[in-house]
Amino acid sequence: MSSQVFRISSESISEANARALADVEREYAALSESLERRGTLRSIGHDIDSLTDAAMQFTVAVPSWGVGTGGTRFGRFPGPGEPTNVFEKLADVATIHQLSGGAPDVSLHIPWDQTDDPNELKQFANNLGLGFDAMNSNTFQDQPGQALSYKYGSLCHTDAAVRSQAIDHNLEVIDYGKRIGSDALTIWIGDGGNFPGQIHLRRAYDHVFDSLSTIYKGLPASWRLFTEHKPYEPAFYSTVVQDWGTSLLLCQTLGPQAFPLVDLGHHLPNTNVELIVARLITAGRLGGFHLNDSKYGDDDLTAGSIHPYQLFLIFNELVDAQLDESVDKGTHKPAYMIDQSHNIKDPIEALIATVDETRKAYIQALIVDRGALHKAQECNDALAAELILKDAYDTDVRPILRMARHRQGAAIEPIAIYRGSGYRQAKAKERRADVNFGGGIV
Ligand SMILES: [Mn+2]
Repeated sequence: MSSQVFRISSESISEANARALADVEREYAALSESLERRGTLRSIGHDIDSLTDAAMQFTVAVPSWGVGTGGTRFGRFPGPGEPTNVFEKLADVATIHQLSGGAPDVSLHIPWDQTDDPNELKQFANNLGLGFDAMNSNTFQDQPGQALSYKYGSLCHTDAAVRSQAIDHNLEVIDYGKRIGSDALTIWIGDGGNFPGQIHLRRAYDHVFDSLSTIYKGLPASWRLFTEHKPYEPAFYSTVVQDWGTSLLLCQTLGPQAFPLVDLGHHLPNTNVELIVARLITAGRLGGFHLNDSKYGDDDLTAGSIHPYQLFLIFNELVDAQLDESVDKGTHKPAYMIDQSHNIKDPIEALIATVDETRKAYIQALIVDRGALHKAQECNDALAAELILKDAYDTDVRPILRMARHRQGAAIEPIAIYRGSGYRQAKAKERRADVNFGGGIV
């Protein structure tokens, strides 16, 4: 690593914030007055500062693979200054957190991010003010020097030796995660069939369950295991963990430390994702999220870029559960991770935007008048119920988000600061250009 590592100075952020603050305070006061006049703050038992506090406390984990340009099956168009190793990826995540105030954790991917010395990596992250969220294993592609291929599956493979290799990999990921302070393992497998008849549908599930059982036994008591479903890709006829039903079945059979993870893009178009979230809450098994957005079958677009109302409705379910005393908070503690890596935007800008969109949906969900909504639902007044949701969703809560960032010492206008800082240009000079960056599509 270069000894001259460029960082955006905190002075430049505070100076820009100072210039913007008068406007932010004016719009914040206007929003407070508007919410007061509409009775919103009274109905939800908050003042505007408590909403700002909630925004400040809401954070998401950034995936290490998200700071590099992802791509499609057809190509990747890397930009200048992309990170070339895990240390540079952490530096980019630290910048995202510095500007957004909402991304203090990193989700690593093994083997892409594996280093010889996990303690060094942990120390490096801690020095940047970062921690580690869930670990991600990889048995959906072959690695150099790997003994057996995953071409025909990993945890579900017909050959016990391949399954064993995939199990061992996951146990090694747990071991690495323990040493850097992670407390969860996310497993997404690409296993499935591309043609009817290729795999035995029930036997493939049984193999996956047996493999996961062995991995589950290797989990530390404080860890959670997240299973991620996906209806297709890379398998185009059937995937073994195709939807939340299979994911829930796996977790309920595995044990109390296993939870389905909802990747927002891992659903067929028009799927009611907020309903899935509600069902998993009822089952006491909502593990958390991979945040992104999707129009067709993709899963790498910026959260809220396609379906912002869906994102709001998901958070509406989450806030409702949080306020519901009948929901067991011992199991209801969803993990929020981003999983996006696209071709077009600067990844740092796209990730900052997802942090912002996610906080926005959360704050809008917090200002839903739940008492009035409950009454409307009990009276079967569909129009009133919808208007109550829309009243929250149509509220421009960005002054709260800006004030939250200001109070955190992050940037009131993070994208503008980032673009003006010359960060990417500086990184293009610092970092090697011959990058073979592990791309992520999970
Ligand atoms: Mn995912």
